[in-house]
Amino acid sequence: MSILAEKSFDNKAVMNQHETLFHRHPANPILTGKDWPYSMNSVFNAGATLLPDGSTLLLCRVEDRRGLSHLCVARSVNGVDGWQIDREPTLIPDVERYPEELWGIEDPRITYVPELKQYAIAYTSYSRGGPGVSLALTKDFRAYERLGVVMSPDDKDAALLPRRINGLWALIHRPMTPLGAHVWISYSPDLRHWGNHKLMLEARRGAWWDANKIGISPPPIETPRGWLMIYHGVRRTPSSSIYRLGLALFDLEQPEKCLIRGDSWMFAPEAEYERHGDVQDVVFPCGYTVAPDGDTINLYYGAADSSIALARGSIRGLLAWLDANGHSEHAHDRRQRHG
Ligand code: BMA
Repeated sequence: MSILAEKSFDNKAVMNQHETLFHRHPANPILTGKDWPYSMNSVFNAGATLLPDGSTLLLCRVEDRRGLSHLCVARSVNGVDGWQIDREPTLIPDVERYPEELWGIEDPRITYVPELKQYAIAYTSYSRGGPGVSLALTKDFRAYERLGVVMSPDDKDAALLPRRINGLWALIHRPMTPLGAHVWISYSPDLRHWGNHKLMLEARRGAWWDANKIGISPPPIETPRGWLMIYHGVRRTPSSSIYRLGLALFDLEQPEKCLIRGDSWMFAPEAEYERHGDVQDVVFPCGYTVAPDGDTINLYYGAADSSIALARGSIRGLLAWLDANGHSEHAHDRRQRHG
């Protein structure tokens, strides 16, 4: 055996490793259907935010025993346990006034908007025509003002940016188009009328982990270097699909411009509660909170469409990983690499 071969053999254990960016909380899953004060099927895909008193609020997607979803608030002082769950569903489909909510409301993403002094919730309204994107505003997660459908079906995985970009509100979303399931961004002067649609991040093709279908997961994280996006990629396999998470960074003032995109996924179903459930092999975060240190990120994710789990990471760590594991997304390089 040559010295080189011997060396690589010795290093095999070290070399066959990848960096762990998000550490699962030992109490996972932190919320399951057993915690619920009323009859339901499952709880997953929760939006998240910190309240002014420092406590954590989760807006959970609850699937009832008909298969239709509504939203329910859970509050906790430490964001891990001691959850106070609303005794009744918090936000239920209002089919009379919003017929697009006929088959339920799903996957809320919460953005606090300082200019409005309100939280904006982008959620999926499941209509006869398929899933669309709806917006609602709230000050307290008790009373809600619905703005109705803002992106018609088939569209989902939406999140509002917390401030205007060049005078316009910006919504990230994932329309299904003949071109595929890619992430787009659209702009609006008033949160109701949307246009100036721009392709933001394309699903890759072929054998890639994020081939054909991607979508934003929680709302983007504003960092001094750009909007940091955690997105999900769906790998279709002969027997099912695997939902994994990747990272990309976008220009602060021109958010459709991708600066760096990670090559590999950085979080994937591994734990039993992520691998098995109503839908196997799914990790699906819709929200995060940032600790007072400004760096620690608590990622709340749906696990196998059956429970809510928590994983902790560092924003600086995510950016460093992107620098080491990413590439720029210029059109030419993209075609060369992604096919
Ligand atoms: C996606 C969304 C999510 C769900 C995931 C896995 O398309 O509908 O709500 O968690 O599929 O089933």
